[in-house]
Amino acid sequence: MQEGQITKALSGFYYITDGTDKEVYQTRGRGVFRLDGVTPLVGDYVGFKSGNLEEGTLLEIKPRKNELVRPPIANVDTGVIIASVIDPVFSTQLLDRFLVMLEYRNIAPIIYISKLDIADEETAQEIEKYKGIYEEIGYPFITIDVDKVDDLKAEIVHTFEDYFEDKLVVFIGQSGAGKSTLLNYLNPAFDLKTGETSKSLGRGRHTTRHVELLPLLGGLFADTPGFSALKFEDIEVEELSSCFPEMWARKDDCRFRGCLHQNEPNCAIKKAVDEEKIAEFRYKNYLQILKELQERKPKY
Ligand SMILES: Nc1nc2c(ncn2[C@@H]2O[C@H](COP(=O)(O)OP(=O)(O)OP(=O)(O)O)[C@@H](O)[C@H]2O)c(=O)[nH]1
Ligand SMILES: [Mg+2]
Ligand SMILES: [Zn+2]
Repeated sequence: MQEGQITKALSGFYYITDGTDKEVYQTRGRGVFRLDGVTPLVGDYVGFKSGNLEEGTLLEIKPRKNELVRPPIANVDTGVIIASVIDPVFSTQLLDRFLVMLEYRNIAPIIYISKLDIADEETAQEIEKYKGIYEEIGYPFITIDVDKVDDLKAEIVHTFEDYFEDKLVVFIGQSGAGKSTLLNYLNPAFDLKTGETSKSLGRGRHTTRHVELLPLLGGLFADTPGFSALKFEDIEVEELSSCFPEMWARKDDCRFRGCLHQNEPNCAIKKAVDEEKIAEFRYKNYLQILKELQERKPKY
């Protein structure tokens, strides 16, 4: 049996990229998948057999590390969060929500700040302050001022290549944050339209489009328009603090097991906030999301 990864799904065919020779094999799913209710997804690591490049059979799907629904992709390794300083304005609330979404799905986050070139000095300093805080938590926090580097493309490629090698990468961020702009720097061959909001293109365009992974800096890139919808339906209240690494690291010091770090006495997280070991804004953002989860209507 050969092994590879599904990099495209279209009209009942699964296109599998072989890890060793990088050939693309056109395959069809084995009938048994339909009986099992298993739908192969782009990103799946699979076993297959093929006599030639056009007629292969997909035989088995390896266990998934994670799975996104819209668009349907499996095994996402890395999520680049693109956040602009202004237009739209930078917000830690929004950034932390994106971080929770990625952490919950076991996707490694990278934060990239755009539009520093049009930020005033005060705003730029504020971003520097956040950079220190997020880096201490363990998140890469990339700030490239496009006005201050000579060879912008080289600088951006150099910064990202170590993160992308052999990884399946998605981009997320608000409309207008600069996702397409960053991608164009990373690979101008994609030739994406910038400055045009996805909304103006109409939703239907995205839903009918097929899912395909594209090679990018030694890894694979998935264009994921639907991923920005910020819903936390599947996260349990007790799971939320696992999405805040600096809280998770201290949870064993709380008096109660399963402490939500909300109103409980002898809470190590509240103490760490008081001692400024955990940033207060992060804790507040945590409480805000927690409240939303607690107030959400039960599912029947
Ligand atoms: N000055 C400046 N402008 C930028 C930067 N990054 C993006 N822009 C501009 O911001 C606008 C929006 O950028 P896009 O890359 O289209 O944003 P997007 O995230 O792809 O937006 P959607 O496709 O709507 O989700 C465009 O006019 C870009 O030229 C930057 O670093 N500096
Ligand atoms: Mg775009
Ligand atoms: Zn606690």
